[in-house]
Amino acid sequence: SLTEDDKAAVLSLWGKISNNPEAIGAEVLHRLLSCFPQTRIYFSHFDLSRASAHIRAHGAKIMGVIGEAVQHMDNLDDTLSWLGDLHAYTLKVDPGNFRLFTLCILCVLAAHFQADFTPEVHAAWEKFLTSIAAVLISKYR
Ligand code: ZNH
Repeated sequence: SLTEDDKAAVLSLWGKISNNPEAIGAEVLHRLLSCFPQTRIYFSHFDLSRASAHIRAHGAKIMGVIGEAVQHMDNLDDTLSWLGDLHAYTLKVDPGNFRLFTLCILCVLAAHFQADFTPEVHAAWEKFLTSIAAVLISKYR
């Protein structure tokens, strides 16, 4: 689980992400759909071109939830329970996709925040995003 140092590292980079979460979110989603085309099946009703209105709106929603998770790092289970239900029961997203999503966020953060994305920050975000994915996946059982 996240140490106090991890939480501080997550929070410090979130301070920068939160200046423009929509742009980051759109890029993450665009990378997911480009690098892992199998994820496109869930978004057949979207305009999948880069920075389309759909991609930007959905990227913003996802980053909004990640921002909430940053505020509730000690209680991700309760904070994200509703989202786990949505993905498992309604959207039926294959759980392997959450790992791909984590890889894409890490990549976008590294590209945007080179100097701030130290190995410590990288490790903390890896743990944080994996914890989020664990809650989303827990509903599949
Ligand atoms: Zn998801 C939706 C988040 C992953 C797919 N998502 C969603 C939303 C949110 C989210 C917030 C919205 C909700 C409402 O409605 O409100 N996701 C999320 C997160 C993550 C995710 C945080 C991670 C971590 N997803 C994911 C993946 C996939 C998905 C991986 C696949 C591939 N989602 C999805 C879909 C949807 C969602 C399909 C719906 C969309 C529309 O709009 O239609």
